[in-house]
Amino acid sequence: MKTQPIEKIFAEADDFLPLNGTDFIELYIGNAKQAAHYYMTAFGFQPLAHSGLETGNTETDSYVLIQDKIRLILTSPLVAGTKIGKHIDAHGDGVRAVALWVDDATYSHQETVRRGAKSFLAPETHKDSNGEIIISGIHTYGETVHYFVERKNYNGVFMPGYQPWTPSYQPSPIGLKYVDHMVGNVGWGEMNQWVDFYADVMGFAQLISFDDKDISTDYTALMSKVMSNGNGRIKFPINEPAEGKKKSQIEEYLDFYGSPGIQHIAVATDNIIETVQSMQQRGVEFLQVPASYYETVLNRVGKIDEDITPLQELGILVDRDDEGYLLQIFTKPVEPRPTLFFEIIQRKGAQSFGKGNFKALFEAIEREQELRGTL
Ligand code: TYF
Ligand code: FE
Repeated sequence: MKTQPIEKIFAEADDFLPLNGTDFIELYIGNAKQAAHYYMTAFGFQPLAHSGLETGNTETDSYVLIQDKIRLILTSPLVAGTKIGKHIDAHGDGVRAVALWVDDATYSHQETVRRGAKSFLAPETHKDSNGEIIISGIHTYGETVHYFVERKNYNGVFMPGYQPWTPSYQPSPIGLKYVDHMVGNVGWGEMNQWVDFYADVMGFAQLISFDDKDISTDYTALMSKVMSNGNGRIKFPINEPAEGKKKSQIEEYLDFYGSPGIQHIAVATDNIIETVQSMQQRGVEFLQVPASYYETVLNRVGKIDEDITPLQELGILVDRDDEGYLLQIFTKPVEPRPTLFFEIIQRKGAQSFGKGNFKALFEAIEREQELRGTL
C-alpha cells in the first residue's frame, strides 16, 4: 500500500479544476416515487424538490432529497423508449450522474474536454425567477457521467425545472452529513486507464493504492486506487477485479450492472452508533462480521472513544492509521441486483479507507455471494 497525506495533495495554484464538493448524485430508478419513500424513511432524507407532470415535465419524474450536504435525485421515465428506461433495463437501479459543484461550469467543461474528456453536455444556462445556474457534463466510466454545476446567484430550492416538494410525510434525519467518497468498479485491466483519466483530465492525484496482496481473503481479489481532487473534498476510489480462487465481488458487480459503474456511496456521520441504530430500526440491512472480529479489534486499533458493546451489536468496523481512526459499516445492496450499496463512515482523524477491515468485510461479502450462488 502506498499513501500520501491528504491535506495538500498539490498546491492550490496547480489545481486547474477547483471543485467545491459534490452537488448531487442522480440515480435512475424503476419507481422513483417509491424509492424516495425508502430513502426518506430508511436513510432519513428530507423531501426537497420535484420535477414531473405537475411541473410540465412529460418525460421524466424526479424527486430531489436532501440530508445536510447530501442531495440525491431519483429519476424514473414517464414514457417508454427513453434513455432512462434503457439505462434501467441495462443496469437496474443505479447511479447515472455524480454532479460536482464548481464556480465556472463553462470553464470546467472546456478545460476537461481540452484534456481529453468526452463531452456529455455542452454548458447550458437554466433560469427561473430564483436566478440562474449553468450546467455542463462529461462522460466517465461505463454510462456514468459527471455534471459540473455552477450555482451563480440561484436561490430556489434546487434548480430551474424543479418546484419545492413538501409532502406531509417528513421522517426525521439520522445524521448523515456529506458524501465522503464514491467508489467505481471498472473492467479487468482498466483501473490504470481510469486513474489516468482522473489525473490527466480532472487534475486529481492518487492518494493510495491497494494491490491484490493487500486485499486478499481466500477468495476476493481486487485492486484499488484512490483518486482525490486538490482540496480532498472529492475522493473516487477505483476498483478492478483480479484473478482469485473464486469470483471477485467486482466481477459479480460488472456481470449484474452490465458495465463499469458506481459500486458504493460512502456518507459521513458524526455519530455512527446513533445513525446505524436508526437505520437498522428503519429496516436497512447491513453486512455482518463474525463475533470473533470484536475479540481482536481493540488489540489492532488500540484505545477508542466508543464502547465496544454497541459497535459489536450493530456490526460497526474500526480501523486505525497514522492520523487517527475510523468507524465504518456497509449496507447490503439496496436494489435487486447485487450492485450499488452504501457505506456509513465516521472519521476520527483517519483519512484512509479501512484497509484493516478488508479481510473481514470481503469475507462478509463472500458469504452473501455464496447465498446468491454467485461466488
Ligand atoms: O472505499 C473503500 O475503499 C472501502 C473498502 O469492494 C472497500 O470502503 C473496498 C472495496 C470494496 C468494498 C469496500
Ligand atoms: Fe468505501
